[in-house]
Amino acid sequence: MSFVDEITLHLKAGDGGNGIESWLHEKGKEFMGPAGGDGGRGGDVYLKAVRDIGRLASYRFGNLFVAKRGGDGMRKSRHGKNGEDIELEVPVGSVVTNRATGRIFEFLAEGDRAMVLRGGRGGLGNEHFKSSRNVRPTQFTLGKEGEVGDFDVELRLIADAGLIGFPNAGKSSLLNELTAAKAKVGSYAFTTLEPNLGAFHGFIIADIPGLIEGASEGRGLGTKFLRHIARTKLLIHCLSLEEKSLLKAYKTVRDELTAHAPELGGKKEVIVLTKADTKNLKEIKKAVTAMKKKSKHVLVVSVIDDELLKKFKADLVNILQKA
Ligand SMILES: Nc1nc2c(ncn2[C@@H]2O[C@H](COP(=O)(O)OP(=O)(O)OP(=O)(O)O)[C@@H](O)[C@H]2O)c(=O)[nH]1
Ligand SMILES: [Mg+2]
Repeated sequence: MSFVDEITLHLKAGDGGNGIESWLHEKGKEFMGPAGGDGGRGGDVYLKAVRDIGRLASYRFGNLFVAKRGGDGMRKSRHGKNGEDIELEVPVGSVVTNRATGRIFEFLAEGDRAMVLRGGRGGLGNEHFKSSRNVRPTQFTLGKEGEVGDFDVELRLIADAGLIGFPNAGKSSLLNELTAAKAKVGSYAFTTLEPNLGAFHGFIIADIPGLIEGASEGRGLGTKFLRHIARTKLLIHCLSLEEKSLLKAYKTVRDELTAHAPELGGKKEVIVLTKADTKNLKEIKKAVTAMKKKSKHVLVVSVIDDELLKKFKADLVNILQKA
């Protein structure tokens, strides 16, 4: 499933129930007094933040949600039932704007909750209008309509780390190994067309389409996805050991990155040499030594080598915790 980071929700709070006109009767006595109950309140609409970055995708096909209407007032002065509220979940990091009013709600921490639409008040029954001057009131009022609104939800995920590198470097494969993400993996360039995200020991990792030479001028998929890693603390630079020249491949990606956004150049970076299973130990050691000149963190991984993978994960958690 593709990642959804923008959606519009059409929401409506419940209408208030109507007040009614009714009279108390007792055997043998007529019109003992007004006894029409008030209508119940319509349900409110709440949004609540949950730690589930995929949550917006579930609203793709049905995004009209209506809270319950309040019950009408009843005889014998009984109050109508209040309509039930509804609560919709949005991922932590969601910024929600009420299109009509411009009011903005931010959901920054798990459990943050806000009422975004208020239910209509219930109408008044005729009993409510009883007074010394008006002992037989026939008035009653209808319930008020619940508020309605369209809300633009934008997920501004603050990824902790971003995977960068050439197409085919093994970025998505790595994301799938580290997290529960099911990013598409393919033996061709530009398998990834949209960002994928996953959580690794609580850290959010973003996998973005590969960068190629000229990306900052719009080649390939360009650099528009770099905004997803603009606020990360760590770049995970994947470099396939199959590359003929690791240093050249590394430099190309770095140049594109800094051409697009110089501030990305200053971020902490870990170099990950991928596809270690395609090389022998001597070649790997040589590659590590060469890349140590570029970053003090150089890790080696292969998604088909359990032992390497285990060590890699432990080292990466360590680096993330210190980032
Ligand atoms: N031998 C070997 N192949 C790997 C390894 N990791 C990934 N691959 C293969 O490399 C190819 C590219 O993997 P992806 O994970 O799609 O690479 P990517 O960097 O996400 O590529 P783009 O999305 O196109 O930028 C696939 O055919 C993978 O099966 C590895 O550790 N060893
Ligand atoms: Mg990919």
